[in-house]
Amino acid sequence: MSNFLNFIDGEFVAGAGEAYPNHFPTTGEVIGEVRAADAAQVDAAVGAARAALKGPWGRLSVPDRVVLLRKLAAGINARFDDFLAAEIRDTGKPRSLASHIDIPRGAANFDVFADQILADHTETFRMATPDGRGALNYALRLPRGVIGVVCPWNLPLLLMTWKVAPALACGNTVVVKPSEETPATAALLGEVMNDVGIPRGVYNVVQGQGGGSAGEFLTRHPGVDGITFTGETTTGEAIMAAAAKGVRPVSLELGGKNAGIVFDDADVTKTLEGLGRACFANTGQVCLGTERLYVQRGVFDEIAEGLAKAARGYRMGDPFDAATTLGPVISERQRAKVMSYYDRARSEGAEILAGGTAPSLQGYEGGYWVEPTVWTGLPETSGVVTEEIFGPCTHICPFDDEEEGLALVNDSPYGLATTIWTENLTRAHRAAEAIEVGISWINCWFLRDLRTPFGGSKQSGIGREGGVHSMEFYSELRNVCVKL
Ligand code: NAD
Ligand code: 6OD
Repeated sequence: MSNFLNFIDGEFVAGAGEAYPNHFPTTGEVIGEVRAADAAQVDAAVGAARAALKGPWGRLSVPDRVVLLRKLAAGINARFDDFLAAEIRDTGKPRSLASHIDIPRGAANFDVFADQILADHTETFRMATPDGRGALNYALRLPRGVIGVVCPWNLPLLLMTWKVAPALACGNTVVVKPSEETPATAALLGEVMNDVGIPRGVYNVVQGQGGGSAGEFLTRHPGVDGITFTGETTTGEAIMAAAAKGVRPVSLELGGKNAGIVFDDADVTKTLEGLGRACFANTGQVCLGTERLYVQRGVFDEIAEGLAKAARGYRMGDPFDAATTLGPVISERQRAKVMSYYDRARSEGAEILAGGTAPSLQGYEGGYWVEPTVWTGLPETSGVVTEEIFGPCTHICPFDDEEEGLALVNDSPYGLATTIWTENLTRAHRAAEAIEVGISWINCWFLRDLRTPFGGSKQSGIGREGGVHSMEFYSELRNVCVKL
């Protein structure tokens, strides 16, 4: 049994708040206890982060900071197996996935933002003045201060370092609140921070729940200068309200109900390979996943049958076994949520092309398993088609022409991501421009260049992160005007 501790001012401390069990989603067994931070400990973490800004960290030059960021990337890679095991035990996700996505990206985030800050430059403007001598304006990029980082459970290390790396690159200090479901890798990163010589107080972790617990204590804390959040849209609303006090900036990466669109001229093999991942990877617990799919009638049957076959092809089981390709969902609560949609789809008369049940797996009977599922035949007004499920499932609907298909895709209060499948590049560009989302993938899915703007439109978020866009959130520009 492990105890998942807080990391405050460079030290691991037991939480004085509530304690709750941490489960291994593959079996449901309790593998540890999370000791949540109470309000006083969150206050101590924010205080440590504030003090560190004024300490050695605040005096480091950019090149010295970059050296430390690179050491963090190397430090994660040096303990790759520890991070991998911790992430797998928290989430049940297969090694085949976590070793290719979660842990390498956790390290890469530090390298990418080391490159970014090293290449950073700001604007200068030479201006005329009546005396003829002129003036020079230049901008200084300064850290925002103490950043509160509130994280979800689906890609714990990846999404946490996606925020922590640019925050540190810009010279801030952070207090991280990992999801209550996935406390492990944020705490483990504390060990790496100490090992590579990050000054105490720069990186802090407070464990706990959201409302009425560490999440809310952190986001309401007046000593937090900016909040970056990834999670559900309703939680984003609560955090935005908390941040309004003190007029603190927020960056919100929120939920979605992403639609894919497949045109008659798509390369079916390539499309099915991409869509299989878009619908089912990480057991559908990817904010960018496709839960609505619109397919032009000419290829509808082929795509529907192919996707159903892909759904049936996943192998669930021991996540440490290289042959396992699908894990459970994160918790009993999440399984109940997903199953409520599976039941609803059935009762509303969906045609179930694959899956639809919560299987009991021999040897893993207590695990939170749900079958990859493909439906068709539901009306567009069904909650199964309009609400985010965050499970391995998708609803397929046929369309006749481009205008109709694009209208169906856009009929959503969300706007995170889309995936467009066609061999007609002109149409692909037209669709990418017409679809109201922050991220459009053409003939691919989740292909990431970390310098690109990342974020959602409509109720899927506020702001963009990635490359220079992260710099914009995690720093403030001060204009300096010099009279010559
Ligand atoms: P969640 O909103 O339930 O929780 C996220 C975090 O917020 C957790 O750490 C939680 O403890 C904390 N929290 C909850 N209530 C809070 C409050 N009142 N004040 C402060 N903190 C609070 O989300 P989740 O269930 O962990 O993750 C799944 C959701 O995240 C899905 O909606 C998914 O689409 C979204 N997500 C979005 C992106 C993106 O990039 N847009 C990425 C990953 C996940
Ligand atoms: O790749 C990323 O940087 C990112 N933020 C991915 C988000 C995935 C959501 O589940």
